[in-house]
Amino acid sequence: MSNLFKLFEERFPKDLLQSFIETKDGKQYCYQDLINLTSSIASTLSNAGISKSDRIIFQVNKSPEAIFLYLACIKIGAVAVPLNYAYTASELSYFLDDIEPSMVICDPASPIIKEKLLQKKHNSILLTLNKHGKGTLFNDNNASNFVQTADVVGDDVACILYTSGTTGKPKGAMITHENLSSNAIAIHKSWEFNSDDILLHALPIFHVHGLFVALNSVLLSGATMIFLAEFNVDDIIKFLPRTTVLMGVPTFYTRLLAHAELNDKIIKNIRLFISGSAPLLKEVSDKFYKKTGHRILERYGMTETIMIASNPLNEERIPGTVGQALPNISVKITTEDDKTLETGLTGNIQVAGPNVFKGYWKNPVKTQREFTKDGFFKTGDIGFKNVNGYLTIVGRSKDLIISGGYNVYPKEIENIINTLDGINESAVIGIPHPDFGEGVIAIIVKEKNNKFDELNLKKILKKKLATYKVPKRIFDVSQLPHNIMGKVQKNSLREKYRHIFDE
Ligand code: MLC
Ligand code: AMP
Repeated sequence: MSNLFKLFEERFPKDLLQSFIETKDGKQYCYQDLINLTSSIASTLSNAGISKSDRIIFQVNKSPEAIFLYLACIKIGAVAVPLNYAYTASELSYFLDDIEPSMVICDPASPIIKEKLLQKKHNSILLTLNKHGKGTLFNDNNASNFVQTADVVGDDVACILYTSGTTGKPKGAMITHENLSSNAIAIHKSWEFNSDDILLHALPIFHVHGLFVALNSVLLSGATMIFLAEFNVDDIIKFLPRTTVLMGVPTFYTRLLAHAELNDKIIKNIRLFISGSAPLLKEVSDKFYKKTGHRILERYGMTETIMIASNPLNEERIPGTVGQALPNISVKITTEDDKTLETGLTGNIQVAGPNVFKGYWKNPVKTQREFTKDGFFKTGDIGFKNVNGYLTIVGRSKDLIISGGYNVYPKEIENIINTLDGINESAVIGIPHPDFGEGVIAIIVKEKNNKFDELNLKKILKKKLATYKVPKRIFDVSQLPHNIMGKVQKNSLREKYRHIFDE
């Protein structure tokens, strides 16, 4: 399969005046606007010398123009590298060094500009795009609305998305046009998206969920998105009456359930609630079903594989499971030495199919380590399948916390805490949190005579880490529990602190 944008073009609605995006304040963009604005940005990028395979970092707030920027990169065959706009200067420095982008497009308030992170070191072109969709990105008077979609092969990289790692260093997952196209077709079919659908989009657009799963479903069906710059439960309630599909992380549903105005009337047009990116508790699913009559459809994915499995649209959705493998995707459960286990037995989840990424950017060794000899990707998740192929995820072999759908790698935070003056050692763990599913906490051992000030420590960490990674609580202990190999026994810490966030 070729350029993902060609697939979108083939599926645009006949009537290009059909609405594509509506914003919170009522601004409308039809499919013709999408075509014109995407082409115009594509032309600006080309005029600036960007060509196929060049990497473009964008660290911008969520806006329709940010979507057109992403689509423009895809259209000309450049590699889009979206970054979380909450990243701090030190986090961004790492990404700039690693990607060596030809172009950077960011908000004027980004540390990339404020802290002059691009100075001298990088040869990148710098353009701006602010949260109102304005900036120097639109200053090219020669930008044209007629730009050919570039020829690419399926294996060409369309996007690099960063996902952190057990060493604490984020790694860039190279996602190809074929990965995206095949997965877009699979979910579009499975969830029966159509041109009458109105998707309520309140997810960030720098991750698989908001950028690929949501956008691809809409673009393959000529549907409409109500596009909210951020998640706010009152806004969700306000726009639900016009919505047919809501996609979100479990926190969306926990917050909706707690809202006094969630009732039958406001969801009368909804045909589908979808949840993913983190485990949806069976209790939440059941409560939601009781309250609304809708069984939330839970699905499973990850950055390296986009969507892997989904509960069915028309058959039984089993809460606590993430459903069956999507068409053309193989999921197996294996032992540590990659032997396939029988149905019902718990083991490592491995995945193969056209959805599986090409490898980690500049990291062939890590790439090789994460694939088996027969080409299956090791997800780092643990689970089992039932006789009908429904997959249940029971845990993770990777030391990863998922908080409100964001991945937090303890090692990254421990590495930072351990370098602070007066601290000997730390352990970062995730424990049950009523809103975020898991909440991040740190347990530290300070040097003798050093004073412990939780608030101050959090303040220091906020300067170095995006806020969702900053531990919600920090505890000071005289020593951490180690096993005979010297490894911190995190299970015993999780047990000890598991009720910290109890309501
Ligand atoms: C915000 N905060 C979080 C947080 N989100 N802390 C921990 N975990 C989170 N997820 C911080 C804020 O910075 C703030 O800190 C404080 O917590 C309260 O924030 P809030 O106002 O309650 O948060 P809000 O802005 O409402 O965001 C919550 C959220 C958001 C759930 C809407 O986190 C979100 O959009 N999550 C979705 C992430 C996502 O798209 N994941 C998909 C990954 S793709 P302070 O200190 O300022 O008070 C993937 C593959 C797949 O996983 O399968 O889909
Ligand atoms: P990310 O690297 O952000 O793409 O996160 C991927 C991880 O999110 C997976 O490896 C899973 O651990 C987790 N995940 C995604 N969807 C689900 C789900 N429905 N249930 C449980 N975990 C999930």
